[in-house]
Amino acid sequence: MSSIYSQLESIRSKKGAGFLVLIDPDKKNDVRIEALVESVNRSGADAILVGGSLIMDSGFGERAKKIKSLSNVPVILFPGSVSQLGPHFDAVLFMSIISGRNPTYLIGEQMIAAPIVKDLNLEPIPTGYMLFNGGGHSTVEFMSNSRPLPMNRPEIAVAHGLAGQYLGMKLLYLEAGSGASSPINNETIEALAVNCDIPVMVGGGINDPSVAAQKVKAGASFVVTGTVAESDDSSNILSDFAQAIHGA
Ligand code: 1GP
Repeated sequence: MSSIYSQLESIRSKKGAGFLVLIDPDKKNDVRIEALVESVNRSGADAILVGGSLIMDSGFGERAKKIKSLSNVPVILFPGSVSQLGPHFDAVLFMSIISGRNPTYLIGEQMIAAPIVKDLNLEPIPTGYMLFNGGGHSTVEFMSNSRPLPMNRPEIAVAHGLAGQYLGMKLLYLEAGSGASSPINNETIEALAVNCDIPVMVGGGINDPSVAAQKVKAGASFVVTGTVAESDDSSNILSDFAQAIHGA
């Protein structure tokens, strides 16, 4: 079985770009989880990300297990904190918040997570996480106690992306936070895609398939949606996203 990272690479080269659906397990019962994963299974999405900035109860592990048991696609942890690590994932985005200057999220959490990742035999995908200012204050900004990058300064974004690449990261994750009023702009994505050799994943505030297609045309290799999947009947919209992203 090839690594999840090589599976993502192959999706990118075969389909042009990949579509990932973020499931935030916070406050979701079994019925809701089942409906969400079924929608993803039917949609043509390529993988599920599981994670959340703040989990308001103790059910994260059980819900992750449920998601993994139902999913037809790889389930990748997108951790809000080290406490979300567990055995029910195919890989983990092993992230460092390279847009910020808070050592806890640059290396501190990673140092605590590393022995657990090894013990779980979980595939780590080294990921440079870049938080942008999408208007308002995101939960990630508050939780990470780090300042987001300005959206209108692509050269600052490129310098961070290149630094991530030269530090050995395999992926750049750009976002303005879940539910951002402005998703990452096309100029920033294009600048990073042109200047960096590692794939760019973009999420946060992408609520329309045509916007997702624009992000791919700008250079995104992967698009992530979370909030749109939460609508009552998400299966149609997720299929529309899959088609838009794979056909862009
Ligand atoms: C957050 O990209 C994800 O990291 C999802 O964002 O909920 O806005 O789709 P949305």
